[in-house]
Amino acid sequence: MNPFLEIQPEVKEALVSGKPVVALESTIISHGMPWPQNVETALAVEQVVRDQGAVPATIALFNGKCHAGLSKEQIEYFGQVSGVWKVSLRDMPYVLSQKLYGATTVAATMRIASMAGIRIFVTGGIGGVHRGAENSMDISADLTEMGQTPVAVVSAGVKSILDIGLTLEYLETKGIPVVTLGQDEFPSFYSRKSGFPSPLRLDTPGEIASLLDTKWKMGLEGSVLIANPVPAASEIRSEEMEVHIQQALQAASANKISGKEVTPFLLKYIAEHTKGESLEANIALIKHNARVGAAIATAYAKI
Ligand code: PSU
Ligand code: MN
Repeated sequence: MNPFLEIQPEVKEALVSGKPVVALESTIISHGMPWPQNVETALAVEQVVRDQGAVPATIALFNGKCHAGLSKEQIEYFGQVSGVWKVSLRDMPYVLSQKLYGATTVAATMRIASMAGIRIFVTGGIGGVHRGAENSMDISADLTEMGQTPVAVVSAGVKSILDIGLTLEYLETKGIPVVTLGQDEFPSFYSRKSGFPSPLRLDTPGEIASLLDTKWKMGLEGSVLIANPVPAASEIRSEEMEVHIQQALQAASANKISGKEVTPFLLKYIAEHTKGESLEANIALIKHNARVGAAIATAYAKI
């Protein structure tokens, strides 16, 4: 057992007895949504997972450990306190050895989930290849991590703050199956459409669980990206989002935002300039992802 890993008793019990467990990230709580919706959503998502008969494990760093499974009070803390680190893979040794509070990105959450033996992870959107990456080289460590760590990621596709086409190319290079649930087109987070066909399509959680089992039994390393389109009632048309995204990108450039600050800056800008409409879509889609992720985890646990 890794000396830096602390698994909450309920999560440990579920893993030992073969019950479905769903990992959840904490960057979305500390850096992806404003308070109090961040805490309300994190707790609601855990409840959705429980209602489906699975056990949630929200992941974060504190007291020099990687924690798989947080209490309600700990989630509230991560949602309210400022100065929580955004922790991707490269930040883990620093935040652990300095005993700081760290909220984990998709990359760091996947690595800790894998250490704990959790195979299914639910989030909203992943990091990817940014627009202009041919100059900035801004490619999220989420993608390299997905190339090597065997944890499936349930998302609502890729946000169009990123270059969706280049992100799909990168996922192909890394050997990561990209499967959209129930439609032929790859979704773009706020919208059910992206203009890109999904590399793969499956129509049920059971078929997705079978694909995961096949990939990992084959000895293939790395993740599977599962794209679950936002419910139609909560969708925002991509033409409408594009205006805000262009403005957000211009503001990021004018403010010389770089490195790990880019994604949180763009998310915050868009949330503030869409008067909460984007936040509402974000909340709806992550709850929907939690329902689907728990169903996949349940089907996978049966195999
Ligand atoms: N995209 C979203 N919401 C988020 C993130 C991305 O729509 O909260 C967060 C996730 O934690 C993701 C991280 O792993 O941002 C990616 O950051 P970066 O681009 O710096 O790797
Ligand atoms: Mn980046």
